[in-house]
Order: sequence, then C-alpha cells, then structure tokens
Amino acid sequence: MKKHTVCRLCSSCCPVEVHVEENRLIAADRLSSLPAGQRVPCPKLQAAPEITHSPLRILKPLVRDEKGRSGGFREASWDEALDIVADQFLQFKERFGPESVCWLRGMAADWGAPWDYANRLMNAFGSPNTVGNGSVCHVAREMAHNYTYGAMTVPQAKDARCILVWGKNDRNTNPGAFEAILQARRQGTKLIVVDPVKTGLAAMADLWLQVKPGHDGLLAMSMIHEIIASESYDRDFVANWTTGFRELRKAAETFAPARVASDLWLDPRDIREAAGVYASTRPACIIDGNGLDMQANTFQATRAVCILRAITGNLDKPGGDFIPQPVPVRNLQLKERLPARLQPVTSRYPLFNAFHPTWGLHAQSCVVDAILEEKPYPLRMLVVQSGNPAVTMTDSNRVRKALQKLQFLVVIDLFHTRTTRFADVVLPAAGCFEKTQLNRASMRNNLVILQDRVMDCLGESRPDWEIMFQLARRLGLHGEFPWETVEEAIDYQLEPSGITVAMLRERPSGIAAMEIAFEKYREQGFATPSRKVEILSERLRDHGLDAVPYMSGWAGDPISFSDRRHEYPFIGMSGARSNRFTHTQFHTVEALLKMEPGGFVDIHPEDAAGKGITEGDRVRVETPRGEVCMRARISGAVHPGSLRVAWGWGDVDPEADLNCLTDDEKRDVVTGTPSARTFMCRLEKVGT
Ligand SMILES: Nc1nc2c(c(=O)[nH]1)N[C@H]1C(S)=C(S)[C@@H](COP(=O)(O)OP(=O)(O)OC[C@H]3O[C@@H](n4cnc5c(=O)[nH]c(N)nc54)[C@H](O)[C@@H]3O)O[C@H]1N2
Ligand SMILES: Nc1nc2c(c(=O)[nH]1)N[C@H]1C(S)=C(S)[C@@H](COP(=O)(O)OP(=O)(O)OC[C@H]3O[C@@H](n4cnc5c(=O)[nH]c(N)nc54)[C@H](O)[C@@H]3O)O[C@H]1N2
Ligand code: SF4
Ligand SMILES: [Mo]
Repeated sequence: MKKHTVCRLCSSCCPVEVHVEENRLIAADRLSSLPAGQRVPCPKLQAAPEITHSPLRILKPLVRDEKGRSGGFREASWDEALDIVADQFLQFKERFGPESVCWLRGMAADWGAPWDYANRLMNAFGSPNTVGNGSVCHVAREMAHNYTYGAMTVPQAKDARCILVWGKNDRNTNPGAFEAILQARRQGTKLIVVDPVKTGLAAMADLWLQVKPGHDGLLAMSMIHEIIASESYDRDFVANWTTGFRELRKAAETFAPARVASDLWLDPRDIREAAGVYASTRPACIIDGNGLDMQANTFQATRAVCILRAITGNLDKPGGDFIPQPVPVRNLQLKERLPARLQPVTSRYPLFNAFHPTWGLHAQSCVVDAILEEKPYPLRMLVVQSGNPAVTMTDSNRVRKALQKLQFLVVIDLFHTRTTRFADVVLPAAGCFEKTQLNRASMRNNLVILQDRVMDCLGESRPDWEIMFQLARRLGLHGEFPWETVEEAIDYQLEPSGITVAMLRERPSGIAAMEIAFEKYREQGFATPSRKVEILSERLRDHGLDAVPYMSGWAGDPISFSDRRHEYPFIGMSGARSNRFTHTQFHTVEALLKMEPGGFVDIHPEDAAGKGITEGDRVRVETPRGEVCMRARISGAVHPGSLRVAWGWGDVDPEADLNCLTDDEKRDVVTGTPSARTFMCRLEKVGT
C-alpha cells in the first residue's frame, strides 16, 4: 500500500509518499514537482524504515524499579505509568502549587496541534509553564519579523530574480526549499549568501559574504547604510508603509561599509556590491535561517535583516517575501484559564512571552534557572516531550545538574537518550508515520496537508496526542479533552476554516483555505499597532529597548567569552547540520553512520599548520565551560581563526557533546536566546 503523509523526521515537514506492507514501512519518497534526476535526496527519509523499525525503539512504558533513580527501569502497563504520572502532577499541585510542574518541549512532536494540546493540558491543570525551545530555534527570529511587519515572511525563491540567503543551509536542512533555489538559478536568478562557512550553497553563489560569526546585525546595518546612501530603496513603499525611516537613516550613519568592514572580516566593496545587487534586482527575497539564531543579539540583528526586505519594497510581492495567510483555526490553548497572578518561569522576557497568541513560551533557559536557582520560584517536576535537553540545551553540564535536581521527571520519546537517564517514567511515543496530526508547517502557508497515519503504532507506543488526552483525563480534565479520536480534535480545531479530516484525506496533496493574495497590506495594512512596517517600534521604545535596531550603536561583541579572548583565541561555531541527522537523532542508524561515521572540527589550513595538526588528528576544543574531542578536518571552508564544531553527536559520544562548550549567561535581552552558536575557545591536538 502507498499513501501520502507528511514526514516529521525533521522540522521541514516535507510531503511524502510512503510504501507500507503488513505494518512494515518499506520505503518513503519526498514529493517534488521536479523530474526524478533533479530532485535533492534526503538520506534520513531513505533510512525511514531502519529508523521506524529500529530494535532500539522503546515499545512499553517504563518506570523506575524499587531502587529508584540509582537502579534501572521496569516495564509497566500504560494504566500504571499514567496513574503514576497523574498522581505526581496532583501531589506537586497540592504541595507546591500547579506552577511547580513544567512541560518542556523539543521540536520533534511538531509546533501545530500537538503544541496546542500540551498548552491546553497545562493551562487547564493550572500551570503557566509550557515551554518550547524556540529561543534557540526560529521563534526568536519569528518574533523579530512579527515586531517589524506582523508575521514571519515566506521567501518566494522560485520566482525571485535575486535570492539573499542569510545563515541558512537549505541544501542540508530543507531539500524542498533547496530545489526552489536550484530552479530559480536555472532561470538566471542571482544568489548572494551570507555565511561564515563556505557551504555548498555559498560555493555556488554569485557573491558569498563570509561574515564574522555573530555579526549579522552589523552587516545588515551596513547594507542599509549603503542602500540609503545610494538612494536605491523603494521610495513609495518607504513613504507610505513604514514608520521611522528618518531614524533609520540616522542609526545607519555609523555603519558605513568602509568603517565596519574590517570588524566583519569583509571587503567594503563586497558589502556595497551585495547591497547594490540586492536592492536593484526585483523581485528579491531573503531566506533567513538558524545562523541568525542562538546569538545574544538575535532579535535586533534579525530586525535589521527584516528592514532590508521592507525598504527594498519586496514585502508581499510575487518572487519577494510573502506575508502568510494563516488558516483560520480555533485557539485551543485555554490560556485565559490561568489566574493573572501566576507568572511563568520565563517572566524575565515578557515581550517574547506575549508576542503571539499561540506561540507561547520559548525562553527555555529559564527552566534551568528555575530548577537550579529557584528563581522566580522552584520547578520540581518536569515532563520532557520530544526533546533531548540534556544534550541540546545550552551549557549542557548545567542542564544535567538541573535534570538531576528535579524531584520527578517524565520523558515522552521513542528512544533512550541522555535525558531519559534522569527520568522516573518514560512513555513510549509513536513515530511520525504512526500517527495523524495537524502539522503547523503545513498550515502556515495556507495549504493544509494532513500528516496521516500510514501504519499502526509499533509495540505499545502511542501517539503524542493520545498520551496527552489520556493524561488530561486522569487529571480530571474530561471536559477539556472530550475527544475520543484525533480526527474529532482536528475537526474541532479546523472548524472555522470549513476544512475537515475527511476532506483532507480525499485531497492528500492539501487544501488551500483561501486564495493566495499578494500585497494584502494595501487593503488591511500590516498586523502591527501602526498598521505599517515598524522600522521604529514604539512597543520596543516603551520597554526601554532600541526602537530602531542599533540606534544606540553596536552593542559590542555578542560572542560568548569574548572578554577572555587572550586565553581562548579561536571563534568556535556550532555546526554543521548534516543532512543525515536531526540534532541528536539517528546517530545509531547504520545506513547513515556508514555515510558519516563521526563529527569533525573544521580547521583552516593556516591554523592547523600553526598547531601541528593534520587531517584526521584527534583535537580538543575547550571553553571555560567544558571541552570536546573530535577528529580534525582541514578545510578552507572556514575563516582563519575560526573553528566549526560538529553538532548533534553528544548523545552517542559524550566526548563530542558540543553544548558542553556553550554559554548560557550572555543572552538576548528580548528573547533570552543564549549565544550558543558562537563562542571563544582554544584548540589543541591530543592524538593522531
Ligand atoms: N549548540 C547548539 N545547540 C542547539 C542547536 C545547535 O545547532 N547548536 N540547535 C538548536 C535547535 S534549532 C533545536 S530545534 C534544538 C533541538 O532540540 P531537541 O528537540 O531536544 O532535539 P532532538 O535531538 O531532535 O530531540 C528530539 C527527541 O524527540 C524524539 N522524538 C522524535 N519524534 C518524536 C515524536 O513524534 N514524539 C515524541 N514524543 N518524541 C519524538 C527523538 O527521539 C529525540 O530524542 O536544539 C538546539 N540546540
Ligand atoms: N538534516 C537536518 N535538517 C534539519 C535539522 C537537522 O538537525 N538536520 N534541524 C531542523 C531545525 S530544528 C532547524 S531550526 C533548521 C535549521 O536550518 P538552517 O537554518 O539551515 O540551520 P543550520 O544549518 O544550523 O545553519 C545555517 C547556516 O548558518 C551558518 N551560520 C553559522 N553561524 C552564523 C552566523 O553567525 N551568521 C550567519 N549569517 N550564518 C551563520 C552555518 O554555517 C549554516 O550554513 O533545520 C531543520 N532541518
Ligand atoms: S528534510 Fe527529510 S527528514 Fe526532514 S521532513 Fe523532509 S524528508 Fe523528512
Ligand atoms: Mo530548530
């Protein structure tokens, strides 16, 4: 049997066709409009059968044996495991208040309906603490878009004449999006890439700006300076649809290319050329990515990039940056149930907490603060769903101390991880092909595609929705979770759109809730308080923040440990995201390991020579927080003085645990984003 669904082996949410026989996944193919020879393969999807049927899957609920955390796990029935978890929820509520319980989400279970269910459960239970990991992922970037023009834009790369890729590596992280870039290139579209590393995408660009890590805000302001000075901005759009252009002009004065280029590792001519080509070639779109995230200045740097889109008049134009038309859905989260006096543990970041009606809370570092420092109050019980925080959160030694200190930890996952080692109960989740869910990425762009179950759950694993619904009922929340099936829940949520699960099953390629329209702002304005693009944001000014990015100047070096650069002279970068793995996932899958057996530190030839390091040597990278050991790869792809340290190996190899190196003290003041992407470090050879 072959069936369409959506893959969730990573966050790209590609539509796929899956072949299943007798409840065995045989193969899966990504759907693409390109002819077979031109498609970009995804090794993870090709390994989907091995991943799904891995002998390492947890197929029964596990609870600690009589020795507790110092012992092992024993298998339990769902009834027993869920009773234990519900009982702990109620006990902590009774003794310390419902806010002492927190639900911490990784990205794997999706940000659509499954995120809404977790929020609904916790809000109805009475705890304001449902926290996602968006401060290190794209939600901080999403907020910057939102504060500038009301929504996160979607680049229309296929129809653009110029594509500016800013800290995104679609070749490895989103093959469908990479295909759109390739299609555009075949039509002669210009490509500019801003990346400190010569990625495959950078190598094929017309112009590659090898920006100094963490300095994107400075570069964006310099390009803005150039576009204003050369008067190549869109005068009509700026005059009619923006606030604060005068203040922007003033703020940009100090960022002339000639003045800032050396701080950026760039030639001023390249900055001018990039600005000139981008501003004069229309339509143009900007594809921004995780290179802008995990920086201590994520919010304002992304705002500056957003302003480039606006002043060049590319917003909401075909081939430019589309303002999405979200599918009308019910807000399921029940946030209104929470008493106003109950502050979440993320209360230090009030603007980030409130910027969107359903994104909710994402300053995940605050969860660790609350456990260890008991500020603003102690968290005592944690449910970790679809995440591996022991490895993926910043300053992982500190995170593990926090997990150890918890009084009760529940983990919902398919596999054992370094996080499940701290757990009291592990609940086995079903994989993405074993469940039906309403997927946020498929809805964002006004095309609802159902992620539809193609096979039964393996063993006793259960879909996340079912685990949450059953737990909720045990907490007495029958009224809030009345649905017997996920189809009922999805139909309830989708009701305002007029779309149902039955309709989606008839049209597996998706249903558009409305006709795609461009330049919608002409009728309704932008979804900001002024209805314009807010180059100048009064909301930010009211909170004592720069209303225009960097209007009070460049805030200084955002790189962690920059005050100790004499001891830690290299700039370390977190990367690369391989197309074979998703964060810490799949590092035990033979087919993928055959292609890529371990992580590397990429070192520039000059630096390697200076340290007597040759290809394949074992090297140690150290920061004030910790150290990792990996093999050296000598590579002209990185700038002299910088190292790229492989991401994602920490679950299977404690010596390659990148987040041992990262720092959670230097944080973005708006979003609480730690500077986990970039850190000063030192390098030594430790063996051959
Ligand atoms: N230094 C550094 N830190 C980073 C990053 C980096 O590049 N560098 N990247 C950051 C980013 S962008 C992100 S998004 C985070 C990712 O952080 P996490 O979300 O913690 O990362 P994963 O390793 O993908 O962990 C997902 C877990 O969910 C499980 N899982 C998979 N599917 C399901 C499911 O359907 N249901 C359930 N319940 N579980 C499931 C997997 O087995 C896995 O254990 O890491 C961040 N941390
Ligand atoms: N195969 C695979 N696909 C994935 C994932 C995965 O783990 N594996 N994770 C998924 C998730 S959760 C996410 S968030 C996305 C992320 O997808 P991407 O946004 O593509 O993320 P990365 O590859 O981490 O980083 C993008 C680029 O930023 C560059 N970069 C690093 N530092 C800087 C900097 O200071 N400035 C600039 N301008 N660029 C910089 C890196 O060199 C890299 O080429 O991918 C998703 N897809
Ligand atoms: S990129 Fe690959 S793993 Fe990620 S959703 Fe698409 S097909 Fe699945
Ligand atoms: Mo992410």
